[in-house]
Amino acid sequence: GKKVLTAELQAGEFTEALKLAEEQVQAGAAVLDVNVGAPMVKEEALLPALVKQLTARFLTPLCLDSTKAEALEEALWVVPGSALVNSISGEPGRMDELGPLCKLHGAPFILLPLAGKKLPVTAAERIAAIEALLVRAEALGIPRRLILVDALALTVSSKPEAAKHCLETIRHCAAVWGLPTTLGLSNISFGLPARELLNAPFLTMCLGAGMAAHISNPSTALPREAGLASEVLLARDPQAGRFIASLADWKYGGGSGGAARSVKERSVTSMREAVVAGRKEALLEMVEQALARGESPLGMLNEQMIPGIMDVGVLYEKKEYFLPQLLLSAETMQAGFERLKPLLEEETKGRERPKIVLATVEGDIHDIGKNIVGLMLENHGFQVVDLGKDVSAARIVDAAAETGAGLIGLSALMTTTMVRMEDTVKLLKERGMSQKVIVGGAVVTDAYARAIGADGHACDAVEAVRLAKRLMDA
Ligand code: B12
Repeated sequence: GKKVLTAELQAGEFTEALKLAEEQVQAGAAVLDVNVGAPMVKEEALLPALVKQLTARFLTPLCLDSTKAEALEEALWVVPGSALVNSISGEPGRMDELGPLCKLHGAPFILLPLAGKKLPVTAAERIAAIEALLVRAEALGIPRRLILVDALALTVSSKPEAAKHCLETIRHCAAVWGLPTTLGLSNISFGLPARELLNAPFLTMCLGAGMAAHISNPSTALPREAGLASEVLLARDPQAGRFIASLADWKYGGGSGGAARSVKERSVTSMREAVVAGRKEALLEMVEQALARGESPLGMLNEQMIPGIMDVGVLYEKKEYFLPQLLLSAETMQAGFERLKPLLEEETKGRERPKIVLATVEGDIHDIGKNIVGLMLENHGFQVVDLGKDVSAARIVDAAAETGAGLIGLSALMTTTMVRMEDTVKLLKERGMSQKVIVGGAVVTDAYARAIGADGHACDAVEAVRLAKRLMDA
């Protein structure tokens, strides 16, 4: 559409430009670069006119891209807030003309390290050019926080060391001046086939070296995916939220529609939904409101929070949820449970209470279910010695011997760890101990309990209490 765009701009029309902007916003562009440079175009009139149209339609920040100082000045006056200016180079007079303007508008700008009109090739030449421009900017009283350095990507097809010079420049800017950097990504592969195969790893390398932003077409899949993946690896994407939201339905070679919604966007209207969405604050707020209305804490746990965490399990199985979301939901559930715990605990002090040693088996860190079972047992008169999660058979058996508990409760949530339950039963036998063993956890069945020689199995906490009572009375 470049011909159409040029023709339209020459006629002072923006249909094509707005269409392009829409596409880029949809593809996830964080900033829109606006450039109306074309032959026979009055940029100083056209740039502000297009800026007005764009800011009326999109919330995406703008980058004003022009070689004409007057066009940038006119456009800066019509941008609400401040736009990024692309760029201030080492061309004679450019910093003196544009620097104060950016300062006046609080507009950050891309510093293009040209030495005069010359493009520096090596990192050393670039660093010298940047330094000279920084000195000039300082003299003009321009704050450093407005400066974003262009590390200048040239093509490796004519300059084999081009990528290395960029990386060195990026590292230097970050380490010595604490300055953020950017570059025009696709320049690196100009003149070569399969350009995305070069652009994507180059982006990863630059981000690894400390680059803050880059200029590229967000519709090209490979670099976009590499960028999203790199941000996760560099811990710049909390809970891999952007990665999962854009790439949950990714297929090898097939890209992604980017349709999945981020967890944070879900609106929640019940405690169950709050657990599913991992919204701890929302959950705790709803719990307080429900308590104020006099609702039963046990009801909240059994009818809202447990179904919520089970929904999460289903979403995880369907590959709509991934580990970071699972963790967030588990933490949310845990916070709700901790809040209700004191209210669920009944006064049982002073009575002679049967002891039970409770643990999640070795290799398994799932403890939500075990904690609920423990609490319910306490409420029904048991003294619970909770050994926590990931506990070895030896520790469990030792604790039973030391405390004189008559009952052991084992929890396991994975097919790989449920086999550890049998270790405990065997060890008890080996040591000639007579403690009864009850088992539970989503994967455990009655048949499995019988097969390993356990004394009973329960599917939930209420049943667990009934089972424990029966065994202790017997
Ligand atoms: C929350 C969760 C997590 C949380 C756990 C947080 C925590 N503090 O517990 C986190 C995010 C840490 C997690 C991690 C992992 N998880 Co996970 N997780 C779950 C999830 C979604 C819910 C479990 C839960 O809390 N349920 C709610 C409670 C109330 O139910 P419950 O535990 O079954 O307990 C009840 C009963 O079983 C019974 N009960 C429980 N214990 C006992 C004990 C006794 C003695 C008795 C009588 C009764 C009893 O009473 C309880 C109360 O009603 C399940 C999905 C599922 N369908 O279960 C997956 C699931 C268990 N996880 C799974 C996996 C694979 C993992 C990871 C390996 C993922 C990974 N790739 O790293 C890691 C495991 C790390 C490890 N080494 O353990 C798989 C296991 C697959 C399998 N069949 O082996 C599941 C089934 C998800 C799936 N479909 O793939 N997970």
